Amino acid sequence: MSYKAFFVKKRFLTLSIVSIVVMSLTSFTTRDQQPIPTIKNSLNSNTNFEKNKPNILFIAVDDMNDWVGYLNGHGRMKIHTPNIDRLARASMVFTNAHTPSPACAPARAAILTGVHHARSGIQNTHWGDGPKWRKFPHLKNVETLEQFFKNRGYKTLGAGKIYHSQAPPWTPTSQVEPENWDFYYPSPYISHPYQIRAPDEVIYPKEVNNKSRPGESDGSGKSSWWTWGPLAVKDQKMADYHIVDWANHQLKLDHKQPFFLAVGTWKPHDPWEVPQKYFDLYPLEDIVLPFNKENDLLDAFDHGRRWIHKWVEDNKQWVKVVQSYAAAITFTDTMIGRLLDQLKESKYADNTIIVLWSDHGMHMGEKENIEKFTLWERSTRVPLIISYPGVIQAKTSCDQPVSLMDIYPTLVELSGFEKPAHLDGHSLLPQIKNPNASTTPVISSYQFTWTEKPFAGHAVRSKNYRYIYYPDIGLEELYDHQSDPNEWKNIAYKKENKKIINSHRKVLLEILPKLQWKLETPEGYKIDPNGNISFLNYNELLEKN
Ligand SMILES: [Ca+2]
Repeated sequence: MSYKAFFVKKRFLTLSIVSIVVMSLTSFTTRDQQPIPTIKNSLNSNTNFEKNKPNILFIAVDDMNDWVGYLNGHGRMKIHTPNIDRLARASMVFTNAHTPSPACAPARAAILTGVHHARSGIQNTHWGDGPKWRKFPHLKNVETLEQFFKNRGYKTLGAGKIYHSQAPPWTPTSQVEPENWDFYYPSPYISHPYQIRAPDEVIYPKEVNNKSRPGESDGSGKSSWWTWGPLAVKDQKMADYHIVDWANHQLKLDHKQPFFLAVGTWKPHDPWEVPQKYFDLYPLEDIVLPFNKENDLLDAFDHGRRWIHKWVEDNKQWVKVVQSYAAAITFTDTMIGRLLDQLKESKYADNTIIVLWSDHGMHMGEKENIEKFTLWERSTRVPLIISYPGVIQAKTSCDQPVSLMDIYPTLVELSGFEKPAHLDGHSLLPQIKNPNASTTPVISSYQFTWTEKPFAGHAVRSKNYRYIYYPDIGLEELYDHQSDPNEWKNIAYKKENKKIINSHRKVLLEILPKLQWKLETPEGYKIDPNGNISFLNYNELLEKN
């Protein structure tokens, strides 16, 4: 087919699809039965069709958990996110959204390629020590999200952390494909030249044992990443400030094509170092620590990270970690606010879909863990917000479990295109039409590498339950979120839950058809007649790590 013939066919096809979307959007009603406005002008002009496509502002936030104001994930302490909260009010928020993976690299590769890493094997890349995602056979020829829009006439603009960074130390080489972007800031090969750090006396105080500090590897007593504390600089010195500056500049330009503008913030990922004024919002005496139930892991998986939390406790840093993470969240919120302000001022305000997401959640001491890398709610639950003025009803909330894998198909359908066949996610248009429409349970997978032989785990989050399976040790976990939102009591081995277990196993089999379950008690555990599971030698384990 010639290019011209392809173009004509493509336009016809997309027009038909937009008609279907618009018709369906026109007919739905919200919970209070207010009709939803249609996509404006989309069908008015054949000659101007591509111009009437919505722009997309794709905001990727790094490591921001559900502590944001509108989700209130740390309910006993106020976290200041006024800008994300105002976007939430103008949007549909997904309060039960989860990442496909509790680590940056596999999550981002899965979200952007549309292929779940449980299928593609991408979990190896989690700290950049594996191959680039494109080298996995399932991903070799796959059309990524930004490629999808570029191939259909969009201008693709990227900045900051979208894939898992553009250069060492996080990845051996750039995870960004330069050819997919019309422009990438600061470069597809440079993460950011100006990631400012606090002085040593702030981040390596004498009163802590820096020699045993997590992340310290060369005997210097310094960690390249695991630090926190205030910076005596203005916002303008921060990498994320520059990223938003560049994005805001793009929003001031006169674009001839619709744009896909991806803006990825580096914070609130550690180092939790942001300007002093954000720390001032969270005085140490006002910090409320999250719940960490004693012996919480007795009936669960040993994530191998308790030594990290122990270091934080032994060195009296827990309150400071929570303070610094909260400060980093509010700093990020301020940067996002600048972006939202500029969009509002621009001529693109009414014809731009905004999607804001964070790549995974964050433990702040719960289950004896700081950071992510687990398959529990703390690691998988994330903010997910979608706005589209005139199409998505403001102030709506969907409480069904949804995945960040759903972003790709949702953006494709909201823009009036046909979904590519390779996508593992599901379009959220049914939920946009009716927030109570049920969804498919969400799968989060991760490869744990702290043992000699790395092994995988898979979690299923349904409306009321979290089920986790670690095939290599045969361990299962089940938590009832209606009675146990903190996931403190593993009820997987209770006879009365057999049906629930089976229905969640089936969800995993859809993406991992070869998965098998062993009949014997998981190695290293015992199960009593009432179906209570526990470690055989928990005290020894406590001493080990
Ligand atoms: Ca991350």
